[in-house]
Amino acid sequence: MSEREIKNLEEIFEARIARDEKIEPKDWMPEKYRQTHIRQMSQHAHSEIIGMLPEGNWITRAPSLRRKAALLAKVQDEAGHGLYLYSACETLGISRDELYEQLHSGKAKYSSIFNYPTITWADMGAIGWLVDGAAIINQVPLCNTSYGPYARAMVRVCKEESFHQRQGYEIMLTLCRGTEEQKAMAQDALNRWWWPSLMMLGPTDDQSVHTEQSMKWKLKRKSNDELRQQFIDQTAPQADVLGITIPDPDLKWNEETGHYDFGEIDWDEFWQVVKGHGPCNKERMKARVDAWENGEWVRDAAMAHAEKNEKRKIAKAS
Ligand code: FAQ
Repeated sequence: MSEREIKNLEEIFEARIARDEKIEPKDWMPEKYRQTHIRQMSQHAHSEIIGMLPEGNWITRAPSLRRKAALLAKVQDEAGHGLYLYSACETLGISRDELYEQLHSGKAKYSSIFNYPTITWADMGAIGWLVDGAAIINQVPLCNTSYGPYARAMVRVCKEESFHQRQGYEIMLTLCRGTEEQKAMAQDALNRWWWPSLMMLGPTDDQSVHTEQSMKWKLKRKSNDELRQQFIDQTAPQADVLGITIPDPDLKWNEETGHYDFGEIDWDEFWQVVKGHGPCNKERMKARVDAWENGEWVRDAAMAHAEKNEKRKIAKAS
């Protein structure tokens, strides 16, 4: 294709983005648009898959049958979100095996938040309330993102995230209305999950390398800092209802700005976790790689079964 033809296609593409049209898999798109979508969508898919591990830790120890059923359903939803997002990613011409290879080799990132340990039952409440709460704030604008398969996936994902957030908040509410020990457990979980939840929304706008281009392509509809502020504004009053304290002495309502002011985030901690040095990075990757390797015989058996069926069908037809 000549340079002029490519320029023409780029102009048509940019005009479609400006008109808020959805870009579909078979449409022409700039290579960088394709690559940046594979990067973000696969990081998102990997996060859902790795994100099952911290909660999986509590399925066998949930305090009642009702709690166990709800947690199991939530973790299953996360598997579904991951697979849904991998499928959306595949529409951009990358295979599932390549995506898995990127995760298992450590080449692809997944969300920093899933590298923290879940040491008490209250962590199930805090994850639902805070982590899913932040995920919803990040993902609702993505329902409107420019790439069709991603936008459509997000509509369904957000509906399920909403249930996840409520089940988490309800666990927190129950603990906070319980005994002194239960309330202390809820406070301890908030203390440990608050700052990592703020970090989860990504580096500050001035440190975010992808935001500018992703906003132009309408992949991202809001910046990391905008989403973080929205999360804090929404969550601070919910902590008041619970009667527990957000571990930030600088958190204060600001009449003038109409937002909460908040304290300094420890970005060194964030980058350490992103680079693989968080409390559970090694454990999470090992669990994921072991699951993949131990499942090899199941994949082989499924393939052999499918091939046998295919041969049977051909033999019957002839
Ligand atoms: N962790 O330039 P930016 C969930 C990386 S799903 C690790 O700002 P961007 C459901 C970033 O990749 C949670 N790395 O990047 C659930 C880039 O590195 P790269 C996941 C991070 O893409 C709940 C570099 O830093 N959600 O929670 C993180 O414009 C409960 C520079 O950053 C999504 O993935 C991080 N937190 O903005 C499951 C949503 N932040 O790739 C179980 C979709 C940044 O150049 C239980 N993704 N980095 O090597 C997004 O919205 C964006 O990708 C952001 C980052 C906002 C995460």
